[in-house]
Amino acid sequence: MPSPVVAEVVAHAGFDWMCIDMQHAYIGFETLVNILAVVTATGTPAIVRVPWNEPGDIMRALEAGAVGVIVPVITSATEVVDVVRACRYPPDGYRSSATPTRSFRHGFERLSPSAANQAVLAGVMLETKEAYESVDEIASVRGLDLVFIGPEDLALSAGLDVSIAADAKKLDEMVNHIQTVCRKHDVMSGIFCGGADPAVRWRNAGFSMLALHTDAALLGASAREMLSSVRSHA
Ligand code: 3PY
Ligand code: MG
Repeated sequence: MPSPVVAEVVAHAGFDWMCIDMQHAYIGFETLVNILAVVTATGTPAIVRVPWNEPGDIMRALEAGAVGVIVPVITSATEVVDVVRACRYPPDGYRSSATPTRSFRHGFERLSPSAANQAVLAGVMLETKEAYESVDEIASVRGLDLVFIGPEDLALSAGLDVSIAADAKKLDEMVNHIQTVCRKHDVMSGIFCGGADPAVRWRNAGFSMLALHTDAALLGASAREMLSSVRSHA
């Protein structure tokens, strides 16, 4: 949600990392700057899902203090090369330098470009049929750190209806295949889980980065549960 206080509350829960979602959570850049300040203050690493594969958005998110980015709706390895280059200073990429920014503690920290390049996590979302068909090529892009699966878009793009058991099984097979390919190329794999049960299942399958749920979904579920509990005792 576009709220630094909500992000702060969630950050205090002790997650290993948090995704600040600029694609679907109505978060604009100025709100992002404030969210990153409070989340970082709790010691929780923040990764920003940028709205699209735009180098300017990627660089601004990193400058505002994100430890990495996840870029949605990738369709090819060529696009992934662009993502990696936008995350890295020359000679590895074309990230623009500005040391008096938050990523360098507003000029109080000196980090060599190569150390900064190593510190940044470059991630892409694998959530299109085209990307699935090029997963081997995508996972072998030099400098890519993370392939993050968006099961909802992947199912849509592949024409699968997960309320049908055979289609849900096919999606699981695709997800497992992506994870196997990532492991082969030594790239981290992650997935949006949408609940604790899928999170445990995907962790056991070897995924290293799990997005458990959204803040809005957690708030909605808890509101519904409390309301129905009180009403059931009426
Ligand atoms: C998807 O499932 O498509 C996602 O992007 C989850 O955040
Ligand atoms: Mg998606």
